[in-house]
Amino acid sequence: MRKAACLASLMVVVATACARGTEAVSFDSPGFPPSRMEAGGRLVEDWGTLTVRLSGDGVADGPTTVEAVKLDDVIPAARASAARGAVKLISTAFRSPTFPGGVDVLTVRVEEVKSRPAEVTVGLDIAPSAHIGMRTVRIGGRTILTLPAEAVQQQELLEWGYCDEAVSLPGWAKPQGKCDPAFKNIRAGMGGVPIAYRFPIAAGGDAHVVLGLCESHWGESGQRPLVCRVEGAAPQQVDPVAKWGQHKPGLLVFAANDQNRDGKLEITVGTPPGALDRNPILNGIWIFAKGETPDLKKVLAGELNATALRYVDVGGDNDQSIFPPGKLEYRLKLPAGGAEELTFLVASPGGSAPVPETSAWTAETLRRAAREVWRDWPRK
Ligand SMILES: [Ca+2]
Ligand SMILES: [Ca+2]
Repeated sequence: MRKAACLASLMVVVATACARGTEAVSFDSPGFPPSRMEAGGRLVEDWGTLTVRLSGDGVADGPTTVEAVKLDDVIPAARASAARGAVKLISTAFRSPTFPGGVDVLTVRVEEVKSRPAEVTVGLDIAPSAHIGMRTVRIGGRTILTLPAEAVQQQELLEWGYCDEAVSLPGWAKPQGKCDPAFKNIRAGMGGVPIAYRFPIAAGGDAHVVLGLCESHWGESGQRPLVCRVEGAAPQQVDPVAKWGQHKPGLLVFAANDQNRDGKLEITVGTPPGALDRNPILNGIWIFAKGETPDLKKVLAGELNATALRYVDVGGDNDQSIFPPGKLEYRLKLPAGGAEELTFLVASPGGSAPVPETSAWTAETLRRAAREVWRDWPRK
C-alpha cells in the first residue's frame, strides 16, 4: 500500500518534470501528497495559498517562469523566476521528509540586476485569518509558516503586545470570588513556549507591574509552577495552586525598570526546568506609574483598571499581538549586483511548520534530509 502511494507520488514528479513556464509544478517527498507551485509562482497548500509580493523603487511588472528543477542534483523542486525591473525574484520550493507530515521549504531570493543599490520590500500574502507571531504564522491551531530568524528585526511592530508563539484561550479559567473578568481569559504557551509581552516605557524608566494568575486545570500543587520575569525586577517563581488554590485568582507585583534603556519593558512567563506541566499560563497584566504602589485588593477586584497606565485582559478582548495583522513584510537592502535570501518553512498537506523554540530543524538540516531521501530513491 505504502509502495503504491510512493509510486503514485513519484509519477506526479515525473509528470511535472517537463513543465516549464506556463504550467504548475508539483513537488513532494516519496509517500507524501504533493504541493503545487502555480504558473504565476503562487504556492498552493491544503491550508491555502502563499504569494510573494515585491515593491520598492525600480520594481516593475515582468514575466514569471515556473519550472521543475533538481536541487543538489536529486531533490525535486519548483522554481519561479520573475523579472521585476531593478531586481529579479526567484522563489524555490521543495519538500523535506520530516516526521510525520513533511514540510515545504520556500526560499525567496532577490537579486539586484541594474548595477545600482536597491531597497525593496518582500511581502507574503496569506489568508487574513492567519495569526502572525514572532517566528510563526498559525491558522486555527495549526502552524502554517515558520518565519526566518534574521528577518525578525525587519518586521514592523505595534507599540505594545504579545510577541511569542503562545495561544489565546478565552474562558479557560473559572475564577472564584469577586474578581476582574481578565482572570477568565488566558494565554498559554503550548509545547512549553514562553509567554512574552512588550510595552513602551520612558527610556530607563520605572513602573509597577502586576501580573494576574488563576490556575483552573490542576487541582493539586506541584503541577504547573511558573517563572515570571519583568525587566529590572527579580524573577518570581510561583505555584498558583500552592499559593492561592485552584480557581483562585492571585497577583504578583514587580518593581519594573527599563534596564537596557531601550524604551521597552519586557515581561515573560515560563515554566522552570523539570515542571510536570511545561505550558505556562498568564491571565492579566496591570502597569502602574512609579510611585503609585497599587492596592492589590482593588487590582484583583478590577477597581484600578482605569487608573493603570495599562490594563491587559491577557487572552481577552483588549489583548493584541505586537505584529500588525495580515502584514508580513520584509525590507531588503541590496548593494549593486547583490542578492538577499529569506527562507520560510511552510506546512505541507497534512503537516505543520516547526515552531523554532521546540524544534531543531533548520533550512540546512531540512535540505540534507531531503537530499538523503532522494539519493536513496530509485532514479528514473
Ligand atoms: Ca528594555
Ligand atoms: Ca485574561
